[in-house]
Amino acid sequence: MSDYNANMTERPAERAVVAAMIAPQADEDTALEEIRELLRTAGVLTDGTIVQRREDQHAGTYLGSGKLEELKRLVEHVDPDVVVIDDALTPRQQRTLEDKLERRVLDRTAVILDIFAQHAKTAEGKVQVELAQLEYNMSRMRGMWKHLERLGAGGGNAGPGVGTRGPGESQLETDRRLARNRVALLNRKLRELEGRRTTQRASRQNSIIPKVALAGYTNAGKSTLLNALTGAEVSMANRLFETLDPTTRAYERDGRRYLVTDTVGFIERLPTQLVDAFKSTLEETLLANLVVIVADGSAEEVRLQQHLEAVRAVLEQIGAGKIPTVLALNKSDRLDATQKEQLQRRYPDAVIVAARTGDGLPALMERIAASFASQWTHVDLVIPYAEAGLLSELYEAGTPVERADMEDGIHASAHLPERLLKKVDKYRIDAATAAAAAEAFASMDELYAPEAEADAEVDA
Ligand SMILES: Nc1nc2c(ncn2[C@@H]2O[C@H](COP(=O)(O)OP(=O)(O)O)[C@@H](O)[C@H]2O)c(=O)[nH]1
Ligand SMILES: [Mg+2]
Repeated sequence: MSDYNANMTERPAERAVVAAMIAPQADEDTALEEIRELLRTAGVLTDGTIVQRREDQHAGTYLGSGKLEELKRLVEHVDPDVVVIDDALTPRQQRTLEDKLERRVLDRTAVILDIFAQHAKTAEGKVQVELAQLEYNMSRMRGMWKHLERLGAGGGNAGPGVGTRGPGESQLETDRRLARNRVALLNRKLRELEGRRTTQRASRQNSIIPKVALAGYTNAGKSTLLNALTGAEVSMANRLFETLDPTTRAYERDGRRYLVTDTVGFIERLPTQLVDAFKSTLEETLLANLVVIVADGSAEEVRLQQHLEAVRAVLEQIGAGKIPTVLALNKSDRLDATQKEQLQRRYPDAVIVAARTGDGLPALMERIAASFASQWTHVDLVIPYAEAGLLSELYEAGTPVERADMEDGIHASAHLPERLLKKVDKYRIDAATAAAAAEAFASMDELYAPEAEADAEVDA
């Protein structure tokens, strides 16, 4: 498990037994890969798995009765905190399974909702996730109260039993009314928040420190890549940001600092009622100046292509389609030289990397730097000594500033984002003037060089 995933969850890891229904011909490991990864992201360890090879589920218990017996024995043996079914369960199936297994039972939708809840950062993302959670829970609430009412009726009483009565309306009605009110409130909030997207976009354009978002399918290696890119910098640069957001870390290269954010992973077979929640959770990408699309380069050709198309389509849908992208094809350590060449030929613009071994990371950083270099503008400046504070702002932005102190002020050249461009506009000089000044400075440098060396010796 990567450091980053371990940090994400402060609670001790829960243990799960996973049951899945897979196609008769499917490979068991591949079929279970995604749910394992989803659980890991949610902070849950998979401690046992069981598969049933059939096409249709049992209406009442999801698994057939023989498989269910097998699962029960596995659960008794492993003693997990939860049993996870890698599919959407009806509320009735979930309750029946909980009764039979005497264990909390989660379905795939609940696991995904938990991950979205951890990842939602923007106000809109949080509201969308809560809406999806409410919708999910309301269907289960209905089932639960019906269940209790049935129990009440079975006891021979005319009305509902103890704990199911409310003043004037049944508990079910009360709960439903409260939930409906909350849904209405959240929908109102959502409409209000729509205006915010523009604000987010503005803040992206104004951002001083380059922000890179890693986007791609679950299991592509985003978290591993985040660690590999920023791992060495944990001590310094990250301390500043760790309080802000556990999924954002920093690295420095050539004197410039980059912030890297891990985003919520794309999911195969995403339950349709979670699509909106997923998209708004992903809106954190909107805050980035560059999106690195991460994909498993060792995946089957068709699957890789589908993943890339899906990622690009969703980025487009959430309004991130204009943000520059770099494609990183990960897990190259699983490929031989010929396969790597073929992959590069199929995706000429991609950087082929292995987050696990560090292979190709310098090239990826290079590409990231180059992308920002083309977004930013080179300027030559003369800053009056009285305004020297401005220089520290340039350093803060992490841009490499060349600096020479001269009579008319501080001569500096830098690559700047738009926002800083406006700030320094009045100090800009044209390239020819700058070159002449630099020449003058160089000859001055020569003049004073012996003395400078002597100073250095004294200092040492
Ligand atoms: N062979 C190999 N495995 C990797 C590489 N990068 C990540 N993985 C593995 O792929 C799995 C998913 O990685 P993770 O970073 O959690 O993916 P995420 O879901 O995109 O964040 C983990 O088991 C990683 O150890 C790589 O470069 N090579
Ligand atoms: Mg991850």
